[in-house]
Amino acid sequence: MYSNVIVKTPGESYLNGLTTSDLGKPVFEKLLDQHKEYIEALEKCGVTVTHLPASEEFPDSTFVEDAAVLTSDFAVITNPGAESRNGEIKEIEATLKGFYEKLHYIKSPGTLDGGDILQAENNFYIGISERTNEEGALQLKGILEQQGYEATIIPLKEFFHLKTGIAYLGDNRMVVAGEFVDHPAFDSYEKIVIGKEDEYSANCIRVNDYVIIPSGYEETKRKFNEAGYETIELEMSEVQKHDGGLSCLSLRF
Ligand code: CIR
Repeated sequence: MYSNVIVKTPGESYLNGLTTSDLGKPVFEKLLDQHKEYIEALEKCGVTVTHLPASEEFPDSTFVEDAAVLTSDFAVITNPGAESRNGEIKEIEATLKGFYEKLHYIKSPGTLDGGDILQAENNFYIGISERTNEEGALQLKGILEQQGYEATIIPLKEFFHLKTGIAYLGDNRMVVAGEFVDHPAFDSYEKIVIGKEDEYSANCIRVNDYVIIPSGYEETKRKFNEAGYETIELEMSEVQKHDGGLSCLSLRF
């Protein structure tokens, strides 16, 4: 169960943020509407929302997930792998100090984005990606193991971030797409497999009694509903244009 989330309004500079997609330029007003609906959905899930104001100097800072890794009793401030995003951690660190007594830090030359980290009960999966390097992954693994968690490092082949293609729903159940469908690290889980054409919907979030999924993925919705989950669908077009998904827009704890 989560009781808190942190979100951050996108600024107009979002339009100049990082992206590898060819889906076109985001429409700012539409993005703001989508972000507002995201917050409303989280409220419906019963969490308290800490809402940070927009920062024009950090175009990608609405993707708060990348700046920290949270557990129930400590937080790890990351060291984001993209130069233009590195300064985002200052505000997140200050905010998390209001919730956590114990903070740990990923330090250079280690880099790590929160989007590469997935928690499934006592296990953490740490992706090595364009943003998270081996040194950053090993630092996080060390911190987690010292605190009694297990950590497995997963070098990525294709996905941008680990959580681009995987989500944990609880109940020993993983949502997997692409390179994770047959990945041995996830063999012990019951899997909901997402097909190639629905891959974007693998980035979904279980928040208390609901699973929030992007709208327009009927097959994914059907699979979740059949597995017994109640879903909330959200329009994510303007977020997707800048490589973001549902998990990236919040820190949940
Ligand atoms: C970036 O390139 O950093 C942003 N445009 C997208 C970050 C998405 N974050 C995530 O998947 N956790």
